[in-house]
This record gives sequence, C-alpha cells and structure tokens, in this order.
Amino acid sequence: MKISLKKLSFLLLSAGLASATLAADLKIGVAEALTGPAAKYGVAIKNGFTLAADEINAKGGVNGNKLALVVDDEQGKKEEAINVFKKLIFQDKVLMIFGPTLSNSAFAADPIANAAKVVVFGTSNTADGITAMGPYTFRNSVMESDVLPVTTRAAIKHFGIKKVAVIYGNDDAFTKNGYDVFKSTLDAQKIAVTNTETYAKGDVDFKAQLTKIKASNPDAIVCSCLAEEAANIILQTRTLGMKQPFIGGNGFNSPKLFEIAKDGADNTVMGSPWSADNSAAANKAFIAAYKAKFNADPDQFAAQAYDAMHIVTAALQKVTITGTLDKDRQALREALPAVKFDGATGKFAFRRAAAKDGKEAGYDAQQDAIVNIAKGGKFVLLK
Ligand code: 1QQ
Repeated sequence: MKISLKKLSFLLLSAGLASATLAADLKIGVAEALTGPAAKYGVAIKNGFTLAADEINAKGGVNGNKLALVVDDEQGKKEEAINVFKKLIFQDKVLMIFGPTLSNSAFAADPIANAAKVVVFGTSNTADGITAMGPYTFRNSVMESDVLPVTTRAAIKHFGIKKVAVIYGNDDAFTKNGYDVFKSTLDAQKIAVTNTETYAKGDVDFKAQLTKIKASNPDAIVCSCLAEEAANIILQTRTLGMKQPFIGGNGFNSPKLFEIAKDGADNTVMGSPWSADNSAAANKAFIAAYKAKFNADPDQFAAQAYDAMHIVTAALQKVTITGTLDKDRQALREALPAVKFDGATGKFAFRRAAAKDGKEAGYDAQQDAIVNIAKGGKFVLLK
C-alpha cells in the first residue's frame, strides 16, 4: 500500500506519536565540569538539566519539538571551556549554551558566545561582572554580592559575632569576588577582622594559615572557598581544637561539604536561593523526582539547573523555530528576558545588568536569598 507523507503525518498525529517521530531537535549545549574538583558541582548541574529535559520531552517537548542536550565536559578549566564552547557553537550548531560551571571559566569562555551571538546561560556563576561580558549572557545563579551581605548579617546576629578571621582562595574569580563582598560587608557592619589568610587552587594542607587564625582568636571564620577546600579547612580547624562557626558562600551548598567535614561543618552559615527545607510544592516535586531518577539527594546546583531548563523552555515556547540557526538563536535571545518562573528555587525573574564601559550587558537573577545553617550533616533554614 502506498501512503502519502501528508497522510502519514496525519496518522501519526492522531496516534499521538507526532512529537516523538516528526518533531525537530532543539539542540541545547551543556558545557559543565564533569571531571576534576569542580565536578562536585558540574555533575549535579548536568543531572538537573537531564531531569528537566526528560520531563519536558515526556510531556510533548516544546511546541512539539524535542529538547536534545549536547553535553560536554569542560573540566573546570578555562582552556577546556573555550574549546567546548567553540565545538558546541560552530560544530554542533546548538541553539544556546548552558554553563560553564565556574565563574573563573565563564570569564574566559562567555566572550566567545557573545561574539557569535549565542545565548550563554550560567546556572552556577555568582561572581560580579559575569553578565557585563555582553548582551547574550544570562544567569539564574544569584550573585555573591546579593547573597553574602544577607548571610553575614544573619550570622553576626545569630552568634553575636564581634570579630572574625577570613580565609580565601586568591587565584579564582569566584573566591576572590566573594572575599571582596565579605570584606565590604564586614566593614559596613563594623566587625573587626583579626587575620586574613589566603591559599591557592588545589591546596590540601591549611595548617599554617589555620594556626595563625587560631592565635588571633576570632568569634567566627569567614571562608570564601569552593567546596573541597572549604571542607578541608573546616575539618583541619576542628583537628586544631577550634570550635568557631563558619560563614561561607555559594560554594558551600553541596552535600560534598559534609562528606569530607562531616558534623565538623555544624554551625556553618550559608546563603542561597535554594533550600531542601523549602516546602513549596514545586521544590518538593523536584526533590522527589531527582531522588527517584538519580538515587541521591539534589543540591542547589541541581535545582538551579532544573529551573534554568524550564526558564529556557518558557522562552522557546514563544519562539517560532524557522530552521535558520542565526534567526532562531536571536529569537531565543529576544524571548528570554521577559520570562518569569516559580520553580524549585522559588520565584524568579531576570534583572538587566548595568552596561559597563559603554558595552551592553546581559541579565542577572532577581531572587531572594535564604539563609541556612548546617546541623547534623545537612543545611536547614536559619530561623
Ligand atoms: C562560581 C561559583 C562556584 C561555587 C561554582 C559552582 O559560584 O564559580 O561562580
């Protein structure tokens, strides 16, 4: 029997198979650190994207088109992030890119996306200046400069802190920016700094710095660090017999902190838009779906990636896909800023970043921070 294409598509449509069989692929690049120390964040981020895309596709995709993730490992390294961005944009011809994991890599790779007029959407980049790189840069990660002041003030009040010691990584864009924000917040709150110490990426022994901090006798320790270094610092502090609480940033919000520091991390205060304790329906559904799929607890980074995929989907629903790549990329860029979303991380909107040096900027996250405290090996809301 001969059957016309028109007739075939009619049959498939009526059988409800059209989206699976006939729809176009919407190629979404995912450039995250899937190996190396930053994989602690990157793998959770990839899982969040996968969960959201699978759910969206199972419900018929985006206007009948399928979200097709092109996933690449940028290893948490600047050079690799640049390579992966070029591959995704010019070889795979993706519609847009999610990533990279670290702000440090975003400063290297995002200019490539902006030059090619491709949306680059960070779900974990919290340093100042990310979106100043150009009008194609978006993020739903909340800046350290929005979160750390709220977190620091809450910790000062909770523990009655008068003086702190500070430790930070001085060769990473995120940890350096976090230090600047902590410093200006501490100055504004008139909190004395007893001692400031630094370390470099990959350091594992912090005894020299921590011995000096111990001698300066602070009420608390402020730490602008990525998770692995933070966990080792906390652990070694306890080994030295110090009991002070820690105040940390976005980098702390990972189950990995507790895998290394265990309940030594108790009384660590950290701010984030996401909390496992937030009992909003969208968050409960996300947590249950994540556990069912990956047999592990989600973290902030998975939640932000999950929400980001929904944010992009909301924009894509407003776009007519023409098949002409430049046009479709531009249409997505135009549709994104108006998206509002209420997901695992709560209510979200974009906020236009200020132009810098006469250069048009992209969009930051407009979202409130929740202050958490570690108790018994997990973060709970600080009330
Ligand atoms: C940044 C961060 C890190 C904690 C990445 C996961 O926030 O580099 O901006």
